[in-house]
Parts: sequence; C-alpha cells; structure tokens
Amino acid sequence: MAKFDEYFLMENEDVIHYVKEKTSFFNENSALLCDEIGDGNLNYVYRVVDQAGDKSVIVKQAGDTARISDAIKLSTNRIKIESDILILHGKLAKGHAPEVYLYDNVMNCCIMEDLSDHTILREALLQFETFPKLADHISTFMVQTLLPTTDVVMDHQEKKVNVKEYMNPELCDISEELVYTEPFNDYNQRNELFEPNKEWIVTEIYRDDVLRLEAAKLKFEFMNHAQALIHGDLHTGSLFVTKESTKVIDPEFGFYGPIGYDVGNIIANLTFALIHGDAYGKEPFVDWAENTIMEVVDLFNKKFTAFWDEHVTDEMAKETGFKEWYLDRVLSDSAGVAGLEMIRRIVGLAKVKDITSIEMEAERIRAERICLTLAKRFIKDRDTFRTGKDFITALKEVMKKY
Ligand code: SR1
Ligand code: MG
Repeated sequence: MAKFDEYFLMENEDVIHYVKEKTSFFNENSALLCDEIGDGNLNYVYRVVDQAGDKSVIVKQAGDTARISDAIKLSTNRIKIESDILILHGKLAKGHAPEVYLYDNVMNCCIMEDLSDHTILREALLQFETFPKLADHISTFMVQTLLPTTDVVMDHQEKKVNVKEYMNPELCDISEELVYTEPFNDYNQRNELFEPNKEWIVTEIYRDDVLRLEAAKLKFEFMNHAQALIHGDLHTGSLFVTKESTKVIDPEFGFYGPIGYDVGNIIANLTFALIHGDAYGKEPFVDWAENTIMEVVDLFNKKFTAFWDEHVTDEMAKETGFKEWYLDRVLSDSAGVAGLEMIRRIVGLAKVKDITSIEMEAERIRAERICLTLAKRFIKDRDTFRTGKDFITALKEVMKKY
C-alpha cells in the first residue's frame, strides 16, 4: 500500500512528500521546507516553500477531533465542503477566493494557493491597520456568493439538490451550541467569563428572559431557513487582505442557512476591531472602522438590490414589494446574528483576540460591556436595523453610556 492510500494525520515531513507525490507544482529536485502555520480552532495548515523561496502552496488537513479540544469529535469530510465551496466562490466572486489545486478524500486535505503576500485581517486590525477597499470587496463577495445560491435566482430543483449536498451536521451543531445556546445558559459548563465582569454578565445575559427567548427564535431560524449557501464563519480571521485585495478563506462551516448569518458575522467582528481600537485610543482607526461598518451595510443593500433586479428568475419574487420584504428579513437576521456573535465571543468558549488582548483591566471591562449591551440591542430590536447609520447610531449611543 502506498503511503497516502490510508488516512493519517501528517507531520511536516509527510506533507513535503505528499506535495511532491500529488502535484507537479515544484521541480522534482527542489528542496522543500514545511511549517505548520494554522491558528484556527479545527484544522492543521501547512505552508510548503521551495528553498529558493519563489514557489509555495498551502496544505490544509482535517483531524478527527477539533484542534481546540479533543472532546469535540468531527468527521474529516469537512475539507470536502470547504474545497467545493472555495471552488464555487472562485467562480461566483472572482478574485475573492484562493485557488484550490487538489482535494483528496482519503487524506482529507486540500492543496491551495498560498496567500502569504496577504495578512489575516484580524491580525492587521489588531495593529490598527486600515483597508480602504474592504467594505467594497466584502459587500461584493457576500452579494455575489449568497444571492445566486437562493431560490430567487437559481433553479429550484438544483437548489434542493445543493441543500442536501451541503448538509454539514457536525459543524452546524458547533454553531448551534457555541453561538445559539451555551452563551445564554452555560449548560455545557464551558463558558469562560472575564472575572471582573462575571456578576454583570450573569445578570445581563443569563438572567435576561427576553434576550434568551429572542436567541431561541434566531436559533430555529439558523436551523430551518435554507435560504442560501452561506460561508458560515465569516469573521475577520477568515479574511486575507492587502490594501488592494480581499480573499475569503475557511468556508468549512458552509451550509444552506440564512444570509444574515454571514452579514451579521462581518458586522460583529468589525465592531470588535473598532472597540479594540477605542480601548487603545486609536481615533483615526476607530473612524475608519465606523465608516467601514456603515459602508458594508449600505453597499450590501445597494448591490443586493442591483443584483436582484438583474438576476431574479422566480416569477413570484418579481412581485412589487417582495424584494424589499426579503431584504428587510435579511437585515433583521443580520442584526440578530451580529448580536449573537458578539455575545458568544465574550461569554462562550471561542474568544476573539480583539477583546482578550486588551491588557488594561478597566478598558477590558468597558469593552466587554459595550459589546454585550450593543449586542442585546441588535438582537432585541433587530427589526429596526436597516442602514449603516442605524448600526452606528446604536454603537455610538452605547459607547457614550460607558
Ligand atoms: C470548536 S470551533 C470554535 C469556533 O471556531 C470556528 O472558527 C467557529 O467560529 C467556531 O464556532
Ligand atoms: Mg475557521
């Protein structure tokens, strides 16, 4: 039996042999170097470079447990979903996804374009870097990947086949638990609260019955609204950027779910970056982040409307007023999900550096309270958030309070 005919979790040396055996990307005699560079919660990511440094690829492999915890058992099939979606994204939103060179269903890995001329957006935002084209790029990406996969645009029978094809039960279960359940009751007892905010969070989150009811409604929306093929984890750690380019990676949580899940994740994670900038008194960065959030929402609305007008195929979706009704629902969901993401990243197991890296205790207390108070408004009043200004007005009101 050849070395890669049976699944095993590779080490650096194996990855070098693997790339040589499976691709003709490098010259046969090149000396290759390999590093594990992943910092995500689930998978292993290797960068393979030739010693001359002029060629490189990424190999991403799934283990049968989550990297963050051996207790989280996962099927290794998630790399297939990720590869298929990356290829689809490359076609739908040209220039915004890395190229996939190979998917291997035995080794449960894929080989893809190395984006090392780009940086992970979250890391760059933590350094208060700004990206003038980000709002334009990410709003284009969302409209061009989401709307074409809905019943509004696509053939309904084909769409139903896709819903089945992209069923992703285990990763959806992670989101149902970590985003929609545990932050409100800690029933798995793995929430991690920042000690100085503990009592405040117990009162404001665990004991807020109205909030928990609204989170329950949103959970069932996530589980039952097969609206579009969503990315499923569209936070700032899933974006690779330069000043000129934005690439979206890591769609392994993708499935047919509500469009607002992707839009809300972007809004929430840009808000984390803004609050982190505010904690360090970086005014120009905060202004940029505020404008970017506003533009993401407004450009999304504008491009969604234009794309709909050009591509709608369903006869009933052409009824006057239907588009506006549909978009209103998307925006309500987006606000609700933005709130949920902000709560789970502060209360739950999977945190974000934007908040945990704030070293001054008083500033972290304040940052968490701003995010959680704003999140509650996003969830409870979600039907009132329609424009970029609506989001920013609420943000400013809450920031003023603390
Ligand atoms: C166990 S995985 C924790 C989180 O990491 C991923 O990026 C998703 O956001 C998930 O909720
Ligand atoms: Mg990820």
